[in-house]
Amino acid sequence: MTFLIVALSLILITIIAIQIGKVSELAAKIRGEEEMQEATNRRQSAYMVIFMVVFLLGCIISGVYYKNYMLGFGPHESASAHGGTLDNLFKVTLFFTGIVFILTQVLLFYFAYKYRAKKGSKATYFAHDTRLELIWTIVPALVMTGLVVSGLDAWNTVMADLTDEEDYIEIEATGFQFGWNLRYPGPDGQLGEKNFRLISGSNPIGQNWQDLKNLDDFHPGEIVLPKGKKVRVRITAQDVLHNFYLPHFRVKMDAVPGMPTYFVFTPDKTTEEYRQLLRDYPEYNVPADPKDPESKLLWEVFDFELACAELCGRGHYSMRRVVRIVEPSEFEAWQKEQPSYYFANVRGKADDPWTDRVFDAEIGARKAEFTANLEKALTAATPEEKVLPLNYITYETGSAKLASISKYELDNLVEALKAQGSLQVEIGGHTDNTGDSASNLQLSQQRAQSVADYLTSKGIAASRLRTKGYGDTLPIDTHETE
Ligand SMILES: [Cu+2]
Repeated sequence: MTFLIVALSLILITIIAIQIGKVSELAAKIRGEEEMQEATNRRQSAYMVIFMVVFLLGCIISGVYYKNYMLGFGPHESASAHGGTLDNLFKVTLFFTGIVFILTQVLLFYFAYKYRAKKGSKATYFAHDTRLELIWTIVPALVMTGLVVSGLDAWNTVMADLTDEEDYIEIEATGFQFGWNLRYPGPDGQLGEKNFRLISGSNPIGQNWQDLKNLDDFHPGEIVLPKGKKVRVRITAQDVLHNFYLPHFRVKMDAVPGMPTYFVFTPDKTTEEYRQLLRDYPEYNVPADPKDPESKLLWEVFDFELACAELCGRGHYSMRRVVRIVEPSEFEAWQKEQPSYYFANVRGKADDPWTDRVFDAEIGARKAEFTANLEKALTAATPEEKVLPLNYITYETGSAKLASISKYELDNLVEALKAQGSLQVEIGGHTDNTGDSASNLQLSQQRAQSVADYLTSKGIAASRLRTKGYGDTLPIDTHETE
């Protein structure tokens, strides 16, 4: 049915078109073909001029309307040291190409109007004009050279890598579908090695834990950077192409799997300073939540952002991260608070290669824990509560030989016993509950004795120490009872 209607309509339209054609043919014959042709030309060329005006006005109005986005004016001002250079390139390029664009468009349409076919008019013939050709070759060549050279200069400045002598922070962003894995160096200021073969559930970017530089690296949920310091971002991707885009800082770099890229920039406005800048614009003085007139104003909740600028799949839009620029002192405080990924997620687990080692940070923390437990045991009211757990004493498997890392905890104990000159203690040994109870009991006794031997070797009088094996009855770490 639909097909029939469409077919009939087409036939009808064809008939109408033919009829109109016939009518105009007759009219032309009546009025004279030439006159009609001239009227058509006049009309068409007038349309050309109207089109030009509308088209150019449209270009200029949209250019003015979007100038802030395109050229970084007003609330889109750059927030990085090199941003102004790039914005200026856009401005200068648009200035020259804009002049040429308007000039050529005006001439194109004006000539179409002026030189329309007229009765008796005849085209001028000239083979060439050397002077004209020289002008339209040399002038654009000079302008283009200027633009390209200044562009190259800006490119080389912006893309220059850092030398080792420079003071900078290096961070890393790994794009994946759909998010960013951010990595910061810890107090050592250096990112550790990584290898994609090491990627696992507990090691999202494949950090090599054998490399000590990795142990203090942390993975924050947002980018926080100090104002005024150079930042080098290592950019990479795990699956498809992504793009590391910080619009306010004029930073944009592809994140390519297997091909590390980087970008160096210096933020020169803090988030707070940028908010104050936005405060001057009426469009930022509206409630952030349009449905809630009581909500904070747009400038108050403004944040810089990291976006992915490569259409990388269905969840592409969700690759947004907040970027916070703060004063250097605030950055340092923030950096100190960030937990190392290794110590928070890997330490003591199956893939920790450092079980036979105690790190400096841990020595301090364990000592603090020991001191707190000692205080509790010394001030406890009942004998049952006067128990000081020694959490970090380990033995070689199935043996009473102290593992070398036990020495830190034991030295804490030596120090405590020396400070409490008259204190008598019972050292309780324990085992886990694998194996038979009789041999576990024996082992626990030997383990307690190992501790006592260590203490006497450090100058604690044997008369102050008593040892007891608890076997596997309380399968917890070694106990020391007052
Ligand atoms: Cu992406």
